Amino acid sequence: MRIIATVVTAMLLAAAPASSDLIITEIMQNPSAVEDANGEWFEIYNSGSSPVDMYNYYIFDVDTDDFYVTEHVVVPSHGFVVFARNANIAENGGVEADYEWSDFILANGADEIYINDDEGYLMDHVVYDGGFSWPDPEGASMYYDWSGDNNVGSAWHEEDLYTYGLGDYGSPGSDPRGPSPVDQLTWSSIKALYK
Ligand SMILES: [Ca+2]
Ligand SMILES: [Ca+2]
Ligand SMILES: [Ca+2]
Ligand SMILES: [Ca+2]
Repeated sequence: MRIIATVVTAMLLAAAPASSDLIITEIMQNPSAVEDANGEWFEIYNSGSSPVDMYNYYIFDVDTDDFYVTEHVVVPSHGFVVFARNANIAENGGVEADYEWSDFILANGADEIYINDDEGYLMDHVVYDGGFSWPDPEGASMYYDWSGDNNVGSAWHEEDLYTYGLGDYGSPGSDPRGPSPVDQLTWSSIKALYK
């Protein structure tokens, strides 16, 4: 019985999705101020009350792009981190990045960002479509407006107000429209409303 109970418990644990406080909130897939190879980035927000250390988190798409986070990238409670293709602020268009990835490209058309934690649980994902129901920006990021599921294109908009660095539109590492409603509502509860 002990063994069976252990197996059942293990299965339940495996089946139960870990609740996640991390939200992909902004994506720059098509910068203009610098080449895409230098200027792509995305932003993650932590809606929880505890910091999240993304060490050994796995970020991937449905094709061949993927990387492990090999440093202690800590997302503060109600704070942001920025992942960039090139973290050198003198080369990436002026983005203050927290981590530089390798072997990961943000296509200007359709693409995906999946984030697994260090145990393989899916923390968040977005699948954008290059303009059918998602924005298709150039020289601007697209940002999540905090309404409902962040994997729905209508909740994303081309940034046309705030600029950074060399002049592309975006707000890497901050939410100039804040404070976000997510500060009062956990991401888990929002996702539960919309699923
Ligand atoms: Ca691109
Ligand atoms: Ca470009
Ligand atoms: Ca990709
Ligand atoms: Ca932002």
